[in-house]
Amino acid sequence: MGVRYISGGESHGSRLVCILEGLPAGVKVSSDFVNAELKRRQGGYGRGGRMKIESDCVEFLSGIRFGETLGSPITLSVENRDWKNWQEKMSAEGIPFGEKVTNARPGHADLTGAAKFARSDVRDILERSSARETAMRVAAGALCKIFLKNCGVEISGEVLSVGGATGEEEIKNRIDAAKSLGDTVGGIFEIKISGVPAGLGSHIQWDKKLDAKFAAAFMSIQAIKAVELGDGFSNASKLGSEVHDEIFIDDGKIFRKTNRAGGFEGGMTNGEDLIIRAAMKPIPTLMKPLRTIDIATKTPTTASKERSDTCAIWAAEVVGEAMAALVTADAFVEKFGGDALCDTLSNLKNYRARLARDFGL
Ligand code: EPS
Repeated sequence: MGVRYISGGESHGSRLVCILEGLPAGVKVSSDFVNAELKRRQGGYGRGGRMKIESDCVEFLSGIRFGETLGSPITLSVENRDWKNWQEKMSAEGIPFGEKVTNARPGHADLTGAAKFARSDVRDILERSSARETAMRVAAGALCKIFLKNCGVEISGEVLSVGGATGEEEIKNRIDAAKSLGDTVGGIFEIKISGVPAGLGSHIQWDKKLDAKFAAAFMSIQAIKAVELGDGFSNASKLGSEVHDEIFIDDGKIFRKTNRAGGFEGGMTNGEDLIIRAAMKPIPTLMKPLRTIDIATKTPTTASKERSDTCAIWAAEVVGEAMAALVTADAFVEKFGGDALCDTLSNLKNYRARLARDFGL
């Protein structure tokens, strides 16, 4: 692996941290950009009360000196402002404080997590399965985005639909209606990655296929239940001749008129924009709780009513951009090297020049 990311932190613990390893030395980074990305993740229509408490702000703890990466592991931290309300309940030491959560929410990690990890308090599971963790993905992804900008890569995204609605008014109405019913809604977002050369990833082994890495990364985002590359799903009901992007050449330059493959062929990038869509299920924390069981008494009950979001699709879209940045940065470092940015960039330049010279790509 070229670029690695690992995080720690509970939703109502004191802070979230992560280590991002593998970015080359010499990337000029700023906390302003990271904080702007963190702010984007906190926004969107349908967010709950927690986002009024938090104001996510990054602290660089290692791997960066005088505004430049050192090539060493970058440690990032984001404080949980809500911690002040949870210090006793989430204390690392001392005796248990507060009531246990014993009713497991359907659709959440609660029941299986408690069983698997032998916990009698579902909070021991929900604190880590919470999407609060995605703040660190966005912080780390922001640094990857800065690195990729140096390589000529841009990542953007948009929300395509919410609860089946598409227009702005319709979307707002759908969220308002769900909220008034104590319910939640999911949605679909799309990420576009531009400026990626052909030939990242590989057709040789399953674990080298870059489309598979993107699918895994997006599927790992909390509440994401389906991932589509290009027109993956609709292509399945068409003829081959209607699906595959024909190849043309003009003045020695190869191009395509369509991008139904979403920029992936044979597990490799083909030089077109990478298009990835992800479907988010409605968040499982409902104010109108579903039927479940109490893990302590083994009797029927209703799910716990935790404060939560009605819809977090805009946050998920920003997290999608971050995951796209992590996977793309990893692929760049693997192919072009990741010690010093100047070497990465000159390797990239040589490669691009060869593709253009010998293949018109
Ligand atoms: C979440 C529940 C809510 C969300 C949270 C994810 O938090 P709380 O229980 O504190 O109200 O706001 O998302 C975040 C904190 C975040 O930063 O995105 C859950 O149960 O997954």
